[in-house]
Amino acid sequence: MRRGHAERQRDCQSEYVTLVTPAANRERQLLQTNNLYRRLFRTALLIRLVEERVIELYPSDRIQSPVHLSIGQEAVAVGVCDALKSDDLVFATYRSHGFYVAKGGPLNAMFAELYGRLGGISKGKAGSMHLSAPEVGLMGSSAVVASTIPHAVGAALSFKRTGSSRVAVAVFGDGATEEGVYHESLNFASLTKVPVLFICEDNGLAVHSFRHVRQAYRLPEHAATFGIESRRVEEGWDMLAVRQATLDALAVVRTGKPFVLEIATGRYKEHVGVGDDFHFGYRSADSIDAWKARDPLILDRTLVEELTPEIEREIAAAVDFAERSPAPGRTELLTDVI
Ligand SMILES: Cc1ncc(C[n+]2csc(CCOP(=O)(O)OP(=O)(O)O)c2C)c(N)n1
Ligand SMILES: [Mg+2]
Repeated sequence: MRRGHAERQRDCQSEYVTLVTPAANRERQLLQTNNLYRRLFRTALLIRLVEERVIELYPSDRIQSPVHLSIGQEAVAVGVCDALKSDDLVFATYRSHGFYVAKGGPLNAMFAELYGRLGGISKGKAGSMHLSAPEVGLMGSSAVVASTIPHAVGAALSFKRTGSSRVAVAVFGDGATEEGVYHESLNFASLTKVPVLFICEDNGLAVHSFRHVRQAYRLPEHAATFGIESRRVEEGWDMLAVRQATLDALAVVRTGKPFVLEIATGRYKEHVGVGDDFHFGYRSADSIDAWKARDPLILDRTLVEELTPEIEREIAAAVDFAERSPAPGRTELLTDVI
């Protein structure tokens, strides 16, 4: 049954009230002094401030590429990547600024890539939708929905064959699970027993279409039909919860079994571009209020204020690098493309 605006509004308000009780405040203060939480928080804030800089720069047309922002989804990238070892490999999507940053991709080369400049990670040929940083394990990302899922399975197969202890991670959206290749990948991974972790970022949307009108299955039950263990995490705003769930899943994967981890999350901005999309009428602004009411990057003002100046300097240096990086000339047109 569809719930009305007033009902949803009440829910959001009561969730918010719960969060600002003295006990919740005390818990947040404790977390702020905790090194692990600070590390995760800093990376999440870096991702958000990077994307907010992208929003500011976009009208200038210096960013030569469509952008799919992950604002609201940062905790997934941060929690997952923090649980990985540095030589584990991630294969991601066009919405992967967060995974690039969380895996340790260099910021200078990221901004230069968005600018289409030679200093970019792919000399400006890849843009925002195809970010990669193989030296830190972000093997690739793609505009073609679900296309990197089998790449992760292939990498996992090579780890198994070479006796490596590394794991491969496939990151994809809820919409990607409707592609045939997702099902083929699960089947193959289950049959071959390879160390691959499937991470579904469930923001409930594929462009403007809600998951419940697209899918007649639930991911955990679906994974079970392939004999694959799975778990759904509802607290996708909580970096510590995502990290712990990933560590638990990795404990299974490192024994040579695939695992599906579905993480609920919230996309604040429009599907593609730097604006909001509430004027399209398919969702209202209050549909993300519940996420915002729990978002540590909104709630933890003390840490935000403490960490922002230093992060802003890092971002400014990366933007400056991109601005000074030369544009590729005609001689670059056919290099690195075959
Ligand atoms: C194979 C393929 N089909 C369709 C598209 C068009 N398309 C781009 S994004 C998208 C929605 C994907 O949704 P989801 O996987 O949930 O990722 P999200 O954008 O929510 O992160 C679609 C259908 C595409 N890029 N590739
Ligand atoms: Mg989605």
